[in-house]
Amino acid sequence: MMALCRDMVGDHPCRPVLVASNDPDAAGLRRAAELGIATTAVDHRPYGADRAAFESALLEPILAAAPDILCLAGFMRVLTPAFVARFEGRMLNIHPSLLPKYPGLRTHARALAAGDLEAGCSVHEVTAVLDSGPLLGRAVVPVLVGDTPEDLASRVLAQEHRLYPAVLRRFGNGERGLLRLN
Ligand code: NHR
Repeated sequence: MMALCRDMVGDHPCRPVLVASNDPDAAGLRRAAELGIATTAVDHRPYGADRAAFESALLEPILAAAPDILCLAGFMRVLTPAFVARFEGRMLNIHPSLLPKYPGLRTHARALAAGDLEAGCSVHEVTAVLDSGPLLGRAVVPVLVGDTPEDLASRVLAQEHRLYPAVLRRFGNGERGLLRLN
């Protein structure tokens, strides 16, 4: 999860103020630290089924960083309505399917099992309903004969790395229309 402030420095409308993860071993924490970005890790596991307690621990450093925007990327803990409400309209997620197809998990295996000829990724606003908030961007890739879920995942991931920064730049400038890449 990356927290950003809207603050035009150079040519970008946002700057990162915190990278947070529920996984203390996440590669993104090391990457962020190398770039001089503040990081925090709040392991969800000690909290068991108590999502509210996990989220209040996570919220503390986020509120201290006072971000305008939160971006989920590979953030795998479903967020409660109370957490979402604090950031509604300013929290984004990137999801590895062409939403509204395949919300939730195992998206590539599901696309292959359905015989889809196209797959891709979607950036959407995070709402209380999983993977269902307003769409902000999507990128399409072909499904090729013989693709495994891993093949498809890596083809889609390359597009995730194009799509998310492009959507974020627009979002930071206040643009809410759907960006289509292919
Ligand atoms: N929270 C809300 N309220 N709304 C969304 O749209 C969210 C969200 C939290 C995460 C990312 C999403 C994805 O793009 C996301 C969107 C995790 C799960 C899940 O079932 C589902 C969707 C997403 C992320 N998580 C399990 C849980 O119990 C744990 C699964 C695991 O650890 O493998 O939280 O994929």
